[in-house]
Amino acid sequence: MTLPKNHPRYKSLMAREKLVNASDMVAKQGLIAHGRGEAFDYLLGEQTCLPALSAIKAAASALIEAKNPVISVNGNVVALAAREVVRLAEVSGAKVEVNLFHRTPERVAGLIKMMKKGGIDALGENADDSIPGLSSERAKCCSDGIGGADVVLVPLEDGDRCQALVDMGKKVITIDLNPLSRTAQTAHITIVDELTRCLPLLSDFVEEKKGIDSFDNKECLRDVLNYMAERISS
Ligand code: PTJ
Repeated sequence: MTLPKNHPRYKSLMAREKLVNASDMVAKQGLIAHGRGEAFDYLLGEQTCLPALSAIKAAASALIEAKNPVISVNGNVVALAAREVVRLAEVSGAKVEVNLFHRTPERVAGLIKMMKKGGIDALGENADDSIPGLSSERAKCCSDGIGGADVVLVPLEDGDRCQALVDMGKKVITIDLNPLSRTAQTAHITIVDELTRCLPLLSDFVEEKKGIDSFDNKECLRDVLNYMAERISS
């Protein structure tokens, strides 16, 4: 379908279109996840708020200092932001690994192919390692990827794995529009912002080496919730 560029919700409609066009690679549940994200983005005014900007700078610092950073991608992330992920991987030296909750060999191979079109060889197919304490398929990972990483970026996570990665001693960065989610509350650095909006900013800060070291995730989440509350009450 051709979307009229002057439609007031063009960007939002285009994102939905991307997910629907990749519907053999995006889990159906991913469409529900996207809708929840959209609702929270309305509360943010569909813009990067100041607390999110601090989290992005803290994430930049963690990626700059990391020895083995890995960006974990799922169906939604590849469909929406393959290009943005490739740029972040390039500027940060991070590996990319396809790691799925609704894992099938077809989806893993298809998503790796989509990342390849974007210009990067993603890991994920030869999952020779596992994340302890996880009973979902998402436990399957690669020893030269998530298994051996010191810093992991897990955008659009669904909660179980974030805690498991923290328990493994890894530094976990997440991108999640819902500041109340288990993932948002568990990660070391939570960027409460829309994926395609914050990734370019994150790449810029990494490239320009403009990170910040002093960051308190709980305080940041409180500031985001206050920001949303103020927007609603005004
Ligand atoms: O591809 P798979 O099989 O690994 O499955 C992935 C999904 C997305 C289905 C799975 O991880 C899942 O169910 O996620 P949840 O529990 O719905 O959590 C996703 C979180 O991402 C929610 O808190 C949403 O608010 C948030 N979210 C959705 N879209 C965006 C987003 N955050 C940032 N940017 C978005 N575009």
